[in-house]
Amino acid sequence: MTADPVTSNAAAPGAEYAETASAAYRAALQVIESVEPRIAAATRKELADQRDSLKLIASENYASPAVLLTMGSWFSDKYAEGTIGHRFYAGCQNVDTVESLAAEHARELFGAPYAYVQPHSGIDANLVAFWAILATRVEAPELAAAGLKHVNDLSEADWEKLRNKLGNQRLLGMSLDAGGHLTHGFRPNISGKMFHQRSYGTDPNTGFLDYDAVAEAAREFKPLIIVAGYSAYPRRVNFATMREIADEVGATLMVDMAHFAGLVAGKVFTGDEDPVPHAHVTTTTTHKSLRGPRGGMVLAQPEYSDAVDKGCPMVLGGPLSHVMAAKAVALAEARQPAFQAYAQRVADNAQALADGFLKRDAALVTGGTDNHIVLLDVTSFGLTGRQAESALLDAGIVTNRNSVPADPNGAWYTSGIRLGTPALTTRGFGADDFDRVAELIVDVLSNTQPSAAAGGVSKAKYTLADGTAERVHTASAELLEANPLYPGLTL
Ligand code: DSN
Repeated sequence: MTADPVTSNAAAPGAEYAETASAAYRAALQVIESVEPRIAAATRKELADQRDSLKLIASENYASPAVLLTMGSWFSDKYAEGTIGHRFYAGCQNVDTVESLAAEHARELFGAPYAYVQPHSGIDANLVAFWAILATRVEAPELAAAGLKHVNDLSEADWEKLRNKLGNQRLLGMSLDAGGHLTHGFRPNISGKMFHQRSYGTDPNTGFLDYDAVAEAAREFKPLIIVAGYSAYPRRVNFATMREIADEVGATLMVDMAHFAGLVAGKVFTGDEDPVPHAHVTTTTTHKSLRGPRGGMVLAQPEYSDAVDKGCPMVLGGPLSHVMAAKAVALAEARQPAFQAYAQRVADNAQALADGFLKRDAALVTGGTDNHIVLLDVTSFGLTGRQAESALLDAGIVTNRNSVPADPNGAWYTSGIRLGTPALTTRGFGADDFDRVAELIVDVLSNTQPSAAAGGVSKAKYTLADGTAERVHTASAELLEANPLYPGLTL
């Protein structure tokens, strides 16, 4: 299938300045080559590998050359701890310009009263949000009751009391096997060590979020914070309902929209499905469906904005000013009408991918999708997620294994494969292409057999029928060539 020139590559910025970007990259690689040629070679190889693979990792994308080029600048050399106009270092006037512009684009794009663009990643953004909520809801009232303005004014004993109180709060988030994220209070992550955590899951029959069960858990557990948001749930969330639940129990609603920020920015999720007006604090990464540089961001309602603004020094060190500059460029791109066309196409393509599986009798968690994620239950092929992930990689299809609700194979082997459409949509893939992708995946999985193991079958080893990998590689290459990554960009 060939790409539709109007709605596909037109939505992936870069083609219009490909010649200039090619010259810039050639010059940059020549300079790098003169210092450490192996890094120049690895950089060239990374582009070649990305161009040649069918990337279906739901959290990845391809940033535009403008975004990528912005990161390679002297802003990398500047310390700028503090906030716009209030830095701990002199000479930050240009960083102030960059951070102000990135925050302004973010506020305008998402309709948020306040935006903080310093977080280096999604986990940093979530930590800033958690501590801004703790500072506002726990620390500030204690200081006010003591008639004090600053934690440094507390006695050693009162400080110890406050530290204990800060470390004794409750958080309710989505369970990992229902699609939640490790940073939402799970023990291997610092959030699990900070909070008493309880999870809400999904309806065992439908796989959909059960709002009555969430409300019941909130009433019983009485959390300080309810986190909504996911990294592997293939459905939309009603954030107005989540806010009602939070209000009923006096909790702060924090939404982590890292996965679907592009669908919010592109106005696919509006009204009750747009988290920004409903959440007290919204966090995101900037590099997934939003298609910006690798980084994080926090949006906040006014009651939390002062505390979020203290993300540095509360949680963060010196901001990555070169990345903040790239965030400004990416957010400017996302404010263009072409981004809305892109976001709609991401959702339409996920639907086409899901339909492609369903018509070939493959089982999907929740029976489909209405966002950018498709969660394939590979037990219908007699495989674990780990076997399916490896067999697909053998055939040149890059995915990741993922738990399904109440996963019989646990969090390591898993029973699912998570697929996402943002990256291939940026390349120009359309609905017919995604139907073909479903066909290729089903071809690989139908031709994969678990290996025998003592007392049954292995959860890791498998055999792929002869000729399958070659057949699928050839078919993928046709799709990839018809939808080139960075068309016109030559090194
Ligand atoms: N690594 C991201 C993902 O794949 O969803 C989230 O941390």
